[in-house]
Amino acid sequence: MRYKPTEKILASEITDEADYLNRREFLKLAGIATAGALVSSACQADVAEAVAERPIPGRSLGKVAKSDFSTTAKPNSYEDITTYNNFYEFGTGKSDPHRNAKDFVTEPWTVTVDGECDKPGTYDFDELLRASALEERIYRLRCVEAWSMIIPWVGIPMANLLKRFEPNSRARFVRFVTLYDPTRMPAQRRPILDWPYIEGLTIAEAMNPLTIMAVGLYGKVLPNQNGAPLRLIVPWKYGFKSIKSIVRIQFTEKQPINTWQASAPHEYGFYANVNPEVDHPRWSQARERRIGTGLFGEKIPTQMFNGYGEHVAHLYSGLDLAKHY
Ligand SMILES: Nc1nc2c(c(=O)[nH]1)N[C@H]1C(S)=C(S)[C@@H](COP(=O)(O)O)O[C@H]1N2
Ligand SMILES: [Mo]
Repeated sequence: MRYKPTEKILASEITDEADYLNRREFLKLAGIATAGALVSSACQADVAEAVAERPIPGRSLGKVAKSDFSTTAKPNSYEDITTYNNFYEFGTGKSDPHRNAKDFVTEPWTVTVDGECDKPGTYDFDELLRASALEERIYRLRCVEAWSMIIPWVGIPMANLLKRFEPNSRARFVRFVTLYDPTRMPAQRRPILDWPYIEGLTIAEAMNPLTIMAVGLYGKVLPNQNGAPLRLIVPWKYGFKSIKSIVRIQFTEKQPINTWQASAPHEYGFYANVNPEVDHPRWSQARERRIGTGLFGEKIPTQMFNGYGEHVAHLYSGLDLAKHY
């Protein structure tokens, strides 16, 4: 994703990619040398943790239910998921977020709920978390830049969370806002995007059973670089819809303008449904590079709605998906 439509690939991104691959290859060899993979695969405590190559850091989220919405495909490694990120508040390179978000403090954290609802207010995140039943959702994530991963999120079904705030009949959309604090999110000091980062969904998309508010990864609290302490996950849409580190949830009558749409409206729309038949103006969306397979990531075909069509296609019946990209 480019923040300026005319810009060429940054040299820094190419370097990041090379660093990343070298490190992965190194870790693979190190794993063989210590037989670490064998040790962890003998421990079948948890579906997601069982496939992890080594113990997952962070505070455990306790009881997490499994879900039929999870893919049975093998998730990417914790290493892949936490070192190859997009989180422009911490830098535009893939390895910037994990390096620059290390000291990001996410406690205490509040979420302001406002707009068209009967229970607006400022809610403490820990209290919301304690009051919510958690589910593991192993989902494909397909970035608009044509790379993908399989990620074992832990989250709160979004419908359960939003119903708490009692949206009224005028609530047709939900607008989500990321924290704006340049002292804590250093790249917000630069005009890379129009901060704070904003995203939006129709109320039907927000209430769809696939949509979750993710609060964890591999059974543990969400790492900073993945959007701690809470971030949206909409697996049938391009990754940029899955907004991180949310501080405000607003119910609106009007369709929100999301950050990438505001930045480059000919390239990024409101819907952003994964669609192999509608190319990005500057590259094909027919295939994707699956991170963690082969040396550079194997190229695999992209699926309509990222393979989640049976659950979401009905939301778009009659909509011209080439026009409403
Ligand atoms: N606030 C915020 N949310 C964001 C982004 C961002 O730059 N800022 N990047 C998006 C993009 S482009 C993608 S692909 C996903 C990446 O999520 P991950 O790093 O957890 O894989 O986060 C999305 N959410
Ligand atoms: Mo993305």
